[in-house]
Amino acid sequence: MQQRLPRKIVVLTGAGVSRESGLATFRDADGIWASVRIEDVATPEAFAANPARVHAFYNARRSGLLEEVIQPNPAHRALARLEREWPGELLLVTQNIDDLHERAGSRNLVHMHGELLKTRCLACEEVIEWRQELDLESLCPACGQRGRLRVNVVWFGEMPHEMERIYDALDACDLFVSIGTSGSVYPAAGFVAEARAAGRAHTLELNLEPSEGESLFHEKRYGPASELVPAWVEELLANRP
Ligand code: BV8
Repeated sequence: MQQRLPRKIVVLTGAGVSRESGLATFRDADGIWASVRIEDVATPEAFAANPARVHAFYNARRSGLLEEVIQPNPAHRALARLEREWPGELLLVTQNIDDLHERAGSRNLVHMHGELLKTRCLACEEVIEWRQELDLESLCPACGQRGRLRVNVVWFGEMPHEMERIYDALDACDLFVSIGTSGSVYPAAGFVAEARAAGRAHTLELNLEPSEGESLFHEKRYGPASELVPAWVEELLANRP
């Protein structure tokens, strides 16, 4: 375990943490990008060219997320437990657009790539909870315009959310933990270097396999998140001040 007992922790999660809940990852052999091209569904240009196709892609993922069978797994629950019981500061930053961290009980949480269960109106900029389908005729409940709603996720080429808050936490943290992410999408892939740059953070990777940024982690553990994360949380809480 880390050299010093940490006070400020930043945890970054990716699609791997939700895999055992039944949600597909992106870049694994059976991942989302194996059957759909990023340029067709996950850029502002794709939405401008073919909004119906982009709506259909996210409608399918939204209805999948809302299926009864999709529930938080032991990794989500362990991170919520850590937030409740850790006496220092903990910021959970997720690249995931699902709501499984919230359902498990996490509250100090940043959805840096947005949220599937919210829509944003391109006319009035209102962000609204949204659990039904979106289409070209969807009516904005805030301003009444039709056809101006888009899913509230961050596409390639768009600025991720709450970056200032994230970098402040990274610069101040003693421990940075990356869970279930391939480390291939920036700026999230650069967080480990940022946390180290301040000269203080111990860095830990918990993943099924070494990520692209593997060499930047002081400590690495490989296996399923549902096993690794509860074991790490248990260890940390057993040593709490
Ligand atoms: C930005 C939308 C400016 C939502 C997603 C060079 C050329 C061109 C562009 C760039 C470039 N360099 C950087 C860029 C910018 C670009 C980028 O990174 N491109 C990459 C491809 C090179 N980034 C952007 O455009 C971002 N915006 O940069 O703005 C800026 C400037 C200054 C400061 C800040 C910003 C915006 C990126 C937004 C991307 N949005 N999708 C959606 O539809 O979901 S990307 C998509 O990838 C998802 O959102 C996901 O969150 C993200 C990361 O993927 P992972 O979560 O890591 O998933 P992956 O499948 O890859 O890996 C899963 C891992 O889990 C694997 O390692 C696997 O082994 C492991 N695993 C599997 N099962 C388990 C497990 N681990 C544990 N247990 C298990 N059971």
